[in-house]
Amino acid sequence: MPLSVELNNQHQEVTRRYFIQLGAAGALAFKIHSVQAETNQSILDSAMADMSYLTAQADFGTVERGDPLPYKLPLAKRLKIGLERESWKLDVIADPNSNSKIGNPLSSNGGNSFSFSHLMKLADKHAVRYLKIMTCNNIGAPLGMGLWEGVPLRQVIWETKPKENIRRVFYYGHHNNDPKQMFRSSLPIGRVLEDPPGDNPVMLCYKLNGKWLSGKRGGPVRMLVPDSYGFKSVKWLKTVMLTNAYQANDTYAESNNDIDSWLKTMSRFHLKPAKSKVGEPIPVTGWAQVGVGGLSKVQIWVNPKDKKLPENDPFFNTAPWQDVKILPPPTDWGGGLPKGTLQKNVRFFDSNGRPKQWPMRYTLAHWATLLKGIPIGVYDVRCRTIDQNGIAQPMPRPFRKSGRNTIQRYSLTIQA
Ligand SMILES: Nc1nc2c(c(=O)[nH]1)N[C@H]1C(S)=C(S)[C@@H](COP(=O)(O)O)O[C@H]1N2
Ligand SMILES: [Mo]
Repeated sequence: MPLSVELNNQHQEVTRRYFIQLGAAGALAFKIHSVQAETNQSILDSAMADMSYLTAQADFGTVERGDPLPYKLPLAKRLKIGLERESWKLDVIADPNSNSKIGNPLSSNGGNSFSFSHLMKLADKHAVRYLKIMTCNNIGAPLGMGLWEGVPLRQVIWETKPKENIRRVFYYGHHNNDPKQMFRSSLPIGRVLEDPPGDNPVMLCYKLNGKWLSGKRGGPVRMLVPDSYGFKSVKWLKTVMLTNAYQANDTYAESNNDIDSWLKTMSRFHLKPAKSKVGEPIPVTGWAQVGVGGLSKVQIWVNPKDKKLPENDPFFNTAPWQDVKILPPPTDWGGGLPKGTLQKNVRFFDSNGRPKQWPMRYTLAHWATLLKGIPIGVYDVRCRTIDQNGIAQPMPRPFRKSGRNTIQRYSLTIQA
């Protein structure tokens, strides 16, 4: 499930304005003649599209297990097993294998499981919306960029009147009554009950880009963990268990994954022309996933293929990297939102619907540059991020099972 073509296209609305600006400024500053002006126009055209920043639900990349997949069951069956909003029920209970004490378990056995209408009642008061990128820690590019809506998980946990011996929250989705199909994840109780300043709450998510969460995206309700890789965001959520266990029970732990990893900061190319004529400006664009470390710079390095790589420098820290332009937030957010406008009350946005800071952690930032003055030859072009701590990708966390973040490279030929 590589990054979809869609996410590539959505990038182009964001870069379009950059090249428009650059075209005008470039013409003035360098008094470029008509041939180059045409080139700038074609640069602009190639970077233009009517797509935007957010990924529409149907265009997300998907990572899913289940035979049959829950959302592919017939409607009557989905209604019966609670995979439609009308019939969805969540058990919020104490782990029977633990000594956790809660005063008011919500369960189908007790006849008082937590229903979708109950969730909507909580939503009236407590609904939150935030931007979050979905990335699988085993895939090198994001699956999609969303505006998600839900109710903080702690609102439901408080309704169960938790008392003592609770250190973790286990949760899992529908699994066709086959324990082998169960997809599990877990969090420390502390992360569920409190958010570090600047971070978003773990939530029971029911909407994406203003629309009900589709079955494919994990509806009626999925867990959404804002600062983590995708495997923490369990789809087709049916059970939340409060436990005194101090160790994780994540399905992903069984496949050698680092299950406590925050999202990493990293850059990927989008527009990367393989060939260009000498003397013509070359547009190169891409995006950065903004991880826990934030994002201060994106950089690019153009190196002749026959030039020896720096020695004892696996991450090329001694190379002559050049800064590119990190683009401002989009005005048309896309993703199927009416008129591309964000809804009201999005976390970390002001009353005019503009983000209070940019780039924003756990989202995407787009970037663009025009390469100029490269002699005839064959080159490797690389891009990397620098985080808010001044640390260059793939450091400070280069291990692949904590999330893929190798430095990306492509080949560029400059011809006569
Ligand atoms: N129930 C369930 N939830 C799941 C999964 C799954 O297989 N089953 N896959 C997880 C993984 S590994 C990822 S990366 C994300 C992907 O979310 P998406 O398919 O909506 O993009 O969902 C997570 N939630
Ligand atoms: Mo994943």
